[in-house]
Amino acid sequence: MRTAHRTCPLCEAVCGLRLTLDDTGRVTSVKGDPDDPFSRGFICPKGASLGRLDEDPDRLRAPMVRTGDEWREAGWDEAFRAVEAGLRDVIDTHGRRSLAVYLGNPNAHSMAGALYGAPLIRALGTRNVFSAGSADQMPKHVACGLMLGDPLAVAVPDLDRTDYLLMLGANPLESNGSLCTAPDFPGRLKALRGRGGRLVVVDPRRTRTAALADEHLFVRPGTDAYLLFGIVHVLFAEDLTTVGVEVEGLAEVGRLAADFAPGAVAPVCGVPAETIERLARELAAAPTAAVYARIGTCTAEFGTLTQWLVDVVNVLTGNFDRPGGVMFAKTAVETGRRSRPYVTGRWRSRVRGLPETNGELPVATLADEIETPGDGQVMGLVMVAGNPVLSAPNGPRLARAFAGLEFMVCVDPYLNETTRHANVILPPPPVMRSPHYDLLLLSFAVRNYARFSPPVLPPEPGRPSESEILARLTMIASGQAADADPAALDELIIDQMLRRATGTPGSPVAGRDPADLRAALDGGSGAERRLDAMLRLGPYGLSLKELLANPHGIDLGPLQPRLKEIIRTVSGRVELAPPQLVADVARLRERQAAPPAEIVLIGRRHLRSNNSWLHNVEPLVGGTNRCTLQINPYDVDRLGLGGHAVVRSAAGELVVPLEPTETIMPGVVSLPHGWGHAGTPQRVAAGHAGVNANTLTDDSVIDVPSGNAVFNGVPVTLHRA
Ligand SMILES: Nc1nc2c(c(=O)[nH]1)N[C@H]1C(S)=C(S)[C@@H](COP(=O)(O)OP(=O)(O)OC[C@H]3O[C@@H](n4cnc5c(=O)[nH]c(N)nc54)[C@H](O)[C@@H]3O)O[C@H]1N2
Ligand SMILES: Nc1nc2c(c(=O)[nH]1)N[C@H]1C(S)=C(S)[C@@H](COP(=O)(O)OP(=O)(O)OC[C@H]3O[C@@H](n4cnc5c(=O)[nH]c(N)nc54)[C@H](O)[C@@H]3O)O[C@H]1N2
Ligand code: SF4
Ligand SMILES: [Mo]
Repeated sequence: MRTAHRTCPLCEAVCGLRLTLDDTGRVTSVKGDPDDPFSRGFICPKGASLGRLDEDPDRLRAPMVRTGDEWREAGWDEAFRAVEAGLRDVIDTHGRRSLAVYLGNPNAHSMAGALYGAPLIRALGTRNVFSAGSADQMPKHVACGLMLGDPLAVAVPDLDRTDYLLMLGANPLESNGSLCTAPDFPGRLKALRGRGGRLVVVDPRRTRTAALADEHLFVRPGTDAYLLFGIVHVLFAEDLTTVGVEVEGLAEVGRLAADFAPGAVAPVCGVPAETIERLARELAAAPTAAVYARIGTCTAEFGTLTQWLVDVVNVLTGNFDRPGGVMFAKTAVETGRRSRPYVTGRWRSRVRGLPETNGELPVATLADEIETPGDGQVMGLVMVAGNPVLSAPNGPRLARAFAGLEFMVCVDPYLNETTRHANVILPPPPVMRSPHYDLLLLSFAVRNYARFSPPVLPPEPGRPSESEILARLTMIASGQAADADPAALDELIIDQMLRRATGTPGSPVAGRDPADLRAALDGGSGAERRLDAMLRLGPYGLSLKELLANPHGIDLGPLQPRLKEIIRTVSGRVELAPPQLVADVARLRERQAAPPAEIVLIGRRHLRSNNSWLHNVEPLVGGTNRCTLQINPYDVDRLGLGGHAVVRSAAGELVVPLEPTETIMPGVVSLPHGWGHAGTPQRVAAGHAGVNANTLTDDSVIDVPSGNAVFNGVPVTLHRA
C-alpha cells in the first residue's frame, strides 16, 4: 500500500486528491486531499471514481485501426504510419484547406491539450479549426475580447469575499463551477451566506444551487440579456452608477439601456419589473457584489450580449477589478499577454460565411463544411478529446457527415459515438500515468494557486504519453516522417520561448544566454521541461522542482486588482460599448416583439456525469443521473402527456421518458446532453443509453457575434408517445 497525491482532472474545480494504491498499482481509495490549501479536502463522486475510470475494461489500451466496419488493434508505429498516409492523401489530393481539426473539452483539463493544441493547429495549416469552445464559452471570450482587448481576460467572482452574488445560468452544486475555478464551490457559497452575504440565482429550474440561495428567480430561457439590460436601465435611471475603472462608452450604454425599462423587459424574461428594480438597487447598495453567468446564458441566442451585460453591471456598480467584486487571477505560468488588439472575423467559414472568433470557426457549421462540395470542402479531420456527435448541435447530422470523410484520426481513450467514424484511434494513457498541471483553468481561479502532479504510476512499456501522441501528430501534420522524434518539437518550442524571453527588455532573464537557461530546466519529459520553463519565466518565478517539493499545491494568495496589467484595448480603457455588440442590440430589440414559443428546451447537468464520457463507470450511472425530460406537471396535464413524449424541434425528433417536477418553469422542458450511447462497445453505457439531446438542437441557429451553438431556449412541441 502507498499514498499518492494528485489533482483531479475531471472538472474545473481542480480538487487535490489523496490516493491509496496497492502494490499492483491498483487504486484502492480516492479521498480529498486535506492538505491542499485550495480544495481543503473537498471531493465529489466523480473524483472518488477516478480509479474505476482508469480501470474501465472498455478503455482502449492500444491504437485501433478500422478497415470498413472492422476494427483491430495495431502497434503504435503502424498506427502513426496510417495517420501519416491518411493525412498525406488528403493534403496531396485536396490541399490543406480540406483538413479540419476539432479540440474537445478535456483539452482544457490536460497538460498535453494545453501544450500541443496550438502547435498542432499551426502544423495542420488550415483555418478549419473547431472546438467545444463554440458549444460552450465563446460568447464570454468575445465579450472579454471586445471589452478588454483579451478574450482570455475573464473576470471571476471573488467568491470568498463578495457580499452579494447574482448568479445566472449556472448550477455549481452539480457542475462544481465553470469559468470560475473554485474547489468546494458549494462550501464557498454556504460561507458567503454564513458571513451575511446574499445569493440570488436566476434559472428556469429551481436547482440545488437555487435551493441553497436566498432567492431564486425563474427566467424564460434565452432572455437573460433583457433582464440584465433592465438592471442597467435602473442603474442609470436612478443614478446608481459608481464606475471605479477607466471606461469608454458609458453614455452610449445608458442610451442603449433606455429601451429596456423593467416594465418593457419583464414580460419577455418573466422576472417582474419590481424585482428587476430591486435587484439593481441591491447590487448598487451592497458593500461589494458580483454578477456571474455561465453555460445557461452562454449557449443561448444572445449569449455574447448577456456576457457583455454581466460585466457592464459589474463595472457600473463599481465592482470590476476590486476585492469582493469580479477579479482576475494571476497564474504562475503567465508569460505575457497578447499585444495586438482583439478582432473577430479575420476569416470566414466557406459555406455560411460565419466569422472566425479566437482563431476558430463555430462547431455549428462543421457539418456544412464537410457536406458541401467545392474547393475547400473538409475531407480530413483530426479530433482530439471530442465527442461532437453527442455534444454539438444537430449531432446526428454530424455523425452522417463524419461517415463521409476520407480520413479521420481521433485521440481518445474510447471507441464511442464519434470515434467510431475514425480510421485510426490513438488512446492516451490513463490519468494515473499522466502528469498534470492546470495551464488554463487556474487563470479563472478565485485564488492564486499552483499545483503540479507527477504521474502516480510509470508509463506502460512502449506506450506514449498523450503529449508524445500529440507531438507526433504535430510533426506528421507538418510533413515530417511518422517516426520522427517528438522530443525535437519540445526542444524547438523551448528554444523559441527562451529566445523571446531573453530578448525582451525588462524580462527577468533579459540578456541571459538561452542555452544556459535550457541546461537548467528540470523535468522527465519534454512537456514537463516546457512547463518548467513557463514557471520560471512566470510572475512568481516558480519552478517544477519547487512544485514537486510542495505536492499539495502552493497558495499564492487572494486575487489582487490588476486591470492595468490586463487591459489590451487600443484606448487602454474598458470598452463598455464595442460597436459589434452595440450592433447586435438591434437583434435583441427585434426579438422583443416576437411571440415566444409555447415550449422551449434547455439542458442540465448531473453531479455524477461529465458531458458524454463518464457513463461507462458503474458507480456514476443510475440514481438521479438519468436522461429524462423534466417538465412541469402543469404542462403534462395541459398537453395530456403520459410516461413518454415525442419531442419535436426544427432539427429532429426524440421519444423521451418524462420526469414531472415542480422545480421547472411551466413552458420549459430540460434534457441533459451527453446521452444516446448506441452502437459502441461501452458495455455499462449501453445499459444506460438514454437519448441524444442534440438531435433536437438546431445547428442553423447561433449567437451571432460569437457563432456559439444554442442549446437553451430551443422551441419544441410535445405529443403523447
Ligand atoms: N445540448 C447540449 N449540448 C452541449 C452542452 C449542453 O449544455 N447542452 N454543453 C456543451 C459543453 S459546455 C461542452 S464543453 C461540450 C463538450 O463537447 P466535447 O468536448 O465534444 O464532448 P465531451 O463529451 O466532453 O467528450 C470528450 C471526449 O474526450 C475523451 N477524453 C476524455 N479524457 C480524455 C483525455 O484525457 N484525452 C483525450 N484525448 N480524450 C479524452 C472522451 O472519451 C470523449 O470522447 O458539449 C457541449 N454540448
Ligand atoms: N457534474 C458535471 N459537472 C460538469 C459537467 C458535467 O457534464 N457534469 N460539465 C462541465 C462543463 S463542460 C461545463 S461548461 C460546466 C458548466 O457549468 P454550469 O454553467 O454550472 O452548468 P449547468 O450545471 O449545466 O448549469 C446551467 C444552468 O443553466 C440553466 N439554464 C438553462 N437555460 C438558461 C437560461 O436561458 N437562462 C438562465 N439564467 N439559466 C438557464 C439550467 O437550468 C442549469 O441549471 O460544468 C462542468 N462540470
Ligand atoms: S469537483 Fe471536479 S475536480 Fe473536484 S473531485 Fe469532483 S470532478 Fe474532480
Ligand atoms: Mo463545457
